[in-house]
Amino acid sequence: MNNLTFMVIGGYLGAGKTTTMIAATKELESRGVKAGIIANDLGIKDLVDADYSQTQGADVTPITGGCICYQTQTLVDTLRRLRDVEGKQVVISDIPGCGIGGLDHVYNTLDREYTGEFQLAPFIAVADPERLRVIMPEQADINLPQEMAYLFDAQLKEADAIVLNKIDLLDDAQRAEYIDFLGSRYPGIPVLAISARTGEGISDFVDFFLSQTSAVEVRDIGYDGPEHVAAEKKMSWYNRRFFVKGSEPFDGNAFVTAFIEAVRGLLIAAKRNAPHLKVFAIASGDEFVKASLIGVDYPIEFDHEAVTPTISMRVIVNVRAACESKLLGRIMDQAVQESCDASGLDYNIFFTECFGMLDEGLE
Ligand SMILES: Nc1nc2c(ncn2[C@@H]2O[C@H](COP(=O)(O)OP(=O)(O)OP(=O)(O)O)[C@@H](O)[C@H]2O)c(=O)[nH]1
Ligand SMILES: [Mg+2]
Repeated sequence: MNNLTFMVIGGYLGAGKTTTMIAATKELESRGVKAGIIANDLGIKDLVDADYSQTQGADVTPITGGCICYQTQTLVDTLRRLRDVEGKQVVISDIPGCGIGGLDHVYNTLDREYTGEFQLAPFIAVADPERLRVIMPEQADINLPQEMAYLFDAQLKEADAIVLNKIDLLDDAQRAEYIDFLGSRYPGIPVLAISARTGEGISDFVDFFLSQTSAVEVRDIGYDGPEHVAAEKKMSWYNRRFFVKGSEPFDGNAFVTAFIEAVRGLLIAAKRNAPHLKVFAIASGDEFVKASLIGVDYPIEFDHEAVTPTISMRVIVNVRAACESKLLGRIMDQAVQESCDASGLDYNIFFTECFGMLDEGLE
C-alpha cells in the first residue's frame, strides 16, 4: 500500500515553513489532490501555527509535545488515519524551526521500520534570504547568537532540496546571487525559489515534489555534536494563552502591536532576541489577528488583521527566543502587564509553558 506521499519541511524559525505548507496544500487541492498538513511544534498546547493554518482552509492535524523525530508511532498513526479515514493523498509536515536531523530521524526511520508504506517526497529545507546572509560570504551580523550559523548550515546540508522563500523581497540580481550561493555551497542539492506569500513558484515546487522521491541518504551533519548542543543551549520556547477584556470595544490590532512592541523593547534592553514570535488572537465573531516578528530588528508582519473593534480577545503567543528561559518568562510577564495597562485592559492568564531546549539534564 503506497498511496500516500509524505513530505517533511524543515528550515529555521520564521523561514516560512507554515506559509509554504499552506500554499502547497492549496495548490494540491486546486489540482484535485487531497492534501493535509501536520503542524509539529514543541509544547503541549496553544500553538499558533495549527490554529492559523486552520483559518486558511487547510486540513491540519497538530502533533504537539515534541518533534516528530521522536514520535514515530504517533506520526505513523496520524499518517495512517489521514490516508485511510480521510483519504489524503499527500501529507506535509514541518519540524520545529531549530530542528535538525529530520532526514535521519523521520525518513530513515520510516524507510527502515515501515518500508514502502509511505512514498517519501524530497526532504525540504526552506531558507529565508535574510538569515542566509549569515552564512554567505558577507557573514552578516543579524543580531542572533553566532551559534545559530551551525543550524542554518546543517538544515540546508541535510535537505534533498532547498527552497529559497520570500523571493518577493528580492530583485532579479539578488535572486540570482542567492541561488548561485546555494548551488555552490550545497552541490548536488536542487534549489527552487518561491514566494509562499504571493504564490510565485509554488506550482513548480508542487510539480517537483510530486515527481521526485527522497534518496533517504544518511548524512553526517554533526547531530548532537558540540556545535549542535551549543546552538540548542541558546534557545528557549514559550507558549502562553491569556484573555484580555476592555470596559469598551478596543482595536485588537493595536493591542497586538502594543504587546509585541513591549516584548521587543524588553528583549532589546536585555540584549536578547526572538527569531520568531507569533501571536494568534481571537476576537469576537469570526475576527482574528495573526502577527509575526522574526527578530527584534524587523517590523511586525500582520498575516491577518481584525476589521472591527472587540470587547475581548483570547491571545495565544508563541515565542522562540535566543534567551534564557527564566529571563524570557519574566520578560513575557512584564510585556503582558505593560501592554494591558497601556491599553486599559484587564487580563487573565490561562496557560504558560516556558523551557530552555536543554534546561533539563544540562551539565
Ligand atoms: N515577504 C514574505 N513573507 C513571508 C513569506 N513566507 C512567509 N512569510 C512571512 O514570514 C513570517 C514567518 O512565516 P512562517 O510561515 O510562520 O514561518 P515558519 O518557518 O513556519 O516559522 P516557525 O514555525 O517559527 O519555525 C510570517 O510573517 C509570514 O507571513 C514570503 O514568501 N514572503
Ligand atoms: Mg511554523
